[in-house]
Amino acid sequence: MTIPIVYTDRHLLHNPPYEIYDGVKESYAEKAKRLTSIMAALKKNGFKNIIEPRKFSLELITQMHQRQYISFLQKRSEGLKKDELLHPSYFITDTYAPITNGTYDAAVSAVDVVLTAAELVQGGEPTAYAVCRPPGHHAEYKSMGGYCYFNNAAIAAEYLSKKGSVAILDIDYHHGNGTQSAFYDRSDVLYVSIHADPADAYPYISGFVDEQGVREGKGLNKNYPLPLGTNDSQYAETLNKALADVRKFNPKYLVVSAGFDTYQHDPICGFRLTIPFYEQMAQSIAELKLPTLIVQEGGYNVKDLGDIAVSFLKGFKKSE
Ligand code: SP5
Ligand code: ZN
Repeated sequence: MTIPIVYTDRHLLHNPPYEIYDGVKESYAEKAKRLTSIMAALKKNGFKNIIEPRKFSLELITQMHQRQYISFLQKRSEGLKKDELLHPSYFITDTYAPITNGTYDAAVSAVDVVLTAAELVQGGEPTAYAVCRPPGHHAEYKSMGGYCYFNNAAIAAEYLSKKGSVAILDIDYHHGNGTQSAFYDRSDVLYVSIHADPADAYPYISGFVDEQGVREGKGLNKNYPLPLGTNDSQYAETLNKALADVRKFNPKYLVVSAGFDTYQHDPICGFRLTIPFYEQMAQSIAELKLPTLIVQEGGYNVKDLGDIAVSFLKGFKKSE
């Protein structure tokens, strides 16, 4: 038995030609080829348990996103011609999440992928990997941004939380502002994130240490900002603190928002993690011995992304 990997080609429907940075059009970093790289490397390395997602009710998306927001994305997306691109003026926080003709369908497919994997974990699978895009952790209740439209990890955590408490460990390079805000006042879902200091990196306005949750969620939001240039050993030290938070919370399920943009050769980010370190990181996470859903977030070095994913999954295999 190897770790089930949930994947569909439907993400290919979303492939915007450019993003706007400082008023200048640049090549879109969140490329469809990212997942091609991951799937090819997984198959080559013996991860053969690949599963197509099943369709879930759209009602599960409404648990985390406003209905008007969802229908805005659907209508605007379906109203575009094949090669048209829209930078919407509503429901948007930045210039990194344009809408194209296939964006809505691809975003729904990512939710199906993550919920299919969540269902496997809920059914007793120790670990499942949702290979999805577009990513999700920057998407808020009624806003898209940072390559994200629907918050896949938050929707899955909400789904799992009906059966018991959930910890979300977000190891993407960027702070998951969308996921933080989704559970900020909740006592049944812990959010812990390790990311580049928002003083230096996207999303700039959230991810600071003093954001700790409110009301019943007070103390259950933990941010660990790290400086640009962070290397393996510095990261490992912080990961241990984050894992201690998860242990203390003692959840029924773990959701890992797995961004691989912390890699030393990521084209748009500034940490220095090496490929073998991802295996070590995963081993430490696996030592929690929690039913674990791995959700793909960022990671933009298309060439090496597959090797990073393989290294990461190897760390989980050891605990089987
Ligand atoms: C899911 C995820 O990782 N989203 C990241 C969004 C980050 N967007 C900031 C992109 C800035 C990219 N362009 C910088 C090029 C400088 N020449
Ligand atoms: Zn990221």
